[in-house]
Formats: sequence, C-alpha cells, structure tokens
Amino acid sequence: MSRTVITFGTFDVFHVGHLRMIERAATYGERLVVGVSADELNRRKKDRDPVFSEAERLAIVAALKPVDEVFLEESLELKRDYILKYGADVLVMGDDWAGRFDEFQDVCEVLYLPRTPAISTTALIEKIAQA
Ligand code: C2G
Repeated sequence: MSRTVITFGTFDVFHVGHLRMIERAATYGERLVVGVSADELNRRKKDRDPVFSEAERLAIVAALKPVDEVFLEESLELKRDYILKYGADVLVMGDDWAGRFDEFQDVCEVLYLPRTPAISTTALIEKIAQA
C-alpha cells in the first residue's frame, strides 16, 4: 500500500535542519506533501515577517528531491482539512510540536521527530546580522 506523508513548516532561510526533517519525513511513505506557512500565518505566529517570501519558500521546498507536492498553509486551524485533502496517512512534525497534533490521530498516524540540534532560522538571522 502506498503511503502519503504530510509535514508543515515555514522553512525560512532554508538550512540543513529543515533538509534533514524533510528527508526523514519522506522515509515514512512513498509520497511527501509539504505545507509551507503563508507569510500572513507567520506574521501571526512569530510576530515578524519571514526573510524569504512565501513564493520563494514554496519554490525552494518544491525543488527538493524528496518532495512530491507543496501547498500554502494558510491557517493552523486547517490542519485536519489539509490532512484529509491530501489523503495523508502520516503527519510528521518536529518534536518542538510534541503532543500538539495528537487530535489528528483519528485520521492519520502522528509522529514527532527530533530536531537537528544547534541550528535555527532565528540563530542564523542573528549570526548574519552580526557579521
Ligand atoms: N527543524 C528541525 N531542526 C531544526 C530546525 C527545524 O528538525 N534545527 C524542523 C522543524 O521541527 C519543522 C521543520 O524543520 O518540522 C520546519 O521548521 P520551521 O520552519 O521552524 O517550522 P515552524 O515555523 O515550526 O512551522 O503548522 C506548523 C508550522 O507550519 C510549523
């Protein structure tokens, strides 16, 4: 049986932690669908604009070898709709979200994978700003 995996993220200032998460997510099925957070959602969530626009972030994620399909994640409240729309069998998230999406266990398997240590978009932005 072919399994569809879905994962979500902003993927701003794309780095190796993002890549590892996408590579590991892909190993749980045959098709990987990635929801990329909209600029507006990011503003609501993090109180700042992403460095790269949603169109740029979508283009970067779509170009990755393990990724079969991308879409714009407009709202955190629509997760169940996205899971059903894309026919996901597995939802993969970083463990910074551990427990937060357990409510979807009735429609798909929910997995939280450990994050890559010591790298983040925020730390990169600070490092670049100081350079
Ligand atoms: N990630 C990771 N290791 C890092 C940094 C990020 O494994 N050092 C993972 C995160 O856990 C996440 C993915 O990479 O699974 C994307 O990270 P973010 O862009 O920071 O995602 P976030 O803004 O938390 O968006 O609907 C939920 C949101 O869209 C998630």
